[in-house]
Amino acid sequence: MYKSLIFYITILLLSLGTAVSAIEVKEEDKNGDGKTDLWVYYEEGRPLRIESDRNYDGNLDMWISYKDKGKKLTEVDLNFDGEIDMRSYYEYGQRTRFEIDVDYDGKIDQRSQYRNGRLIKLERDNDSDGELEIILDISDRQQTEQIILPQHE
Ligand SMILES: [Ca+2]
Ligand SMILES: [Ca+2]
Ligand SMILES: [Ca+2]
Ligand SMILES: [Ca+2]
Repeated sequence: MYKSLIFYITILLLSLGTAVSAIEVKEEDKNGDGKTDLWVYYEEGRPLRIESDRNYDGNLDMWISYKDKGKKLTEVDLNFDGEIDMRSYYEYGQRTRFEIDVDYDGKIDQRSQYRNGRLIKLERDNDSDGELEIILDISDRQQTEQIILPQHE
């Protein structure tokens, strides 16, 4: 009840914004219980944001936002306690960063960073002291692959 009120206010606010940019929302009821569990927001026909209730408990647990330059952020509440435990960042369709809280204590336990789809930095809290230790870091290394690669005949 409360949640749907918030939802309608959101719609109202979005409708008020239509003069500036047309935002449309598409709702889906994936499990057929009569309650929406997937919302897709479009701006001028392009997806802007996706919100999802993956376990159908009435609370959102996945958010995907799309930004310029192919940037995308995925946030997931893996254990459905209302706190986000996993974040993936994308740029031009490639993942640039990934963070996960494996034990759901609110602190990230592993973070990986990518460049051109390759892992360049990996941090993990190996001793569970709440601080991430650097496992791998080649982020300052120049990419030499292009130079080494043989020329096409
Ligand atoms: Ca549903
Ligand atoms: Ca949920
Ligand atoms: Ca969580
Ligand atoms: Ca943790």
